[in-house]
Amino acid sequence: MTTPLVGILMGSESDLPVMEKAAEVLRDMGVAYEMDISSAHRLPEKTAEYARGARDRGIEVLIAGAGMAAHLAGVIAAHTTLPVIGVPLKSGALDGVDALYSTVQMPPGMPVATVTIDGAKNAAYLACSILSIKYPEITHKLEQFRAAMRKSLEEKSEELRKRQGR
Ligand code: RP5
Repeated sequence: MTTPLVGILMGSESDLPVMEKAAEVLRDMGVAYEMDISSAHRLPEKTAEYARGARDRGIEVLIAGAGMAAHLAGVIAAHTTLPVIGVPLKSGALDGVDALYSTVQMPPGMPVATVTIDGAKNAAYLACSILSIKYPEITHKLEQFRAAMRKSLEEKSEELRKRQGR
């Protein structure tokens, strides 16, 4: 896949270390993505234009990460009917609780699927689940990932039980 299916936006360059984790998951899953900085407050026009044009450019799911008074995901949702996943980011005096509330409390009819604070990885897995409805290769990758996770946990469980002589 080369045309980006997922658009990852973040409010500031300071969000990149966390949001890069979403990109990493998408790379592992073989899902093409694009990533940019666009703030609901500092770059409102750019944010609106990006969201309005996303569907026509082939984007199918949007991920938006922002901290503090986090309005990025909600503003994106206001300008597109594509699914929007919000990642509240830990930052400032309230440690991300402010961003969680800002992102999750959308009015009826304007949903943002909100993951946990700094939950960039889960945002990417959820994007993959949404895309898997249409792309069997992404379903296959998700199944492989879940199987590997199960195997690793079973091995750790066995090791722990062995150490106890069980
Ligand atoms: C938000 O404010 C950004 O998403 C970031 O999480 C936070 C702080 O931004 P910077 O001051 O580091 O640019 O808009």
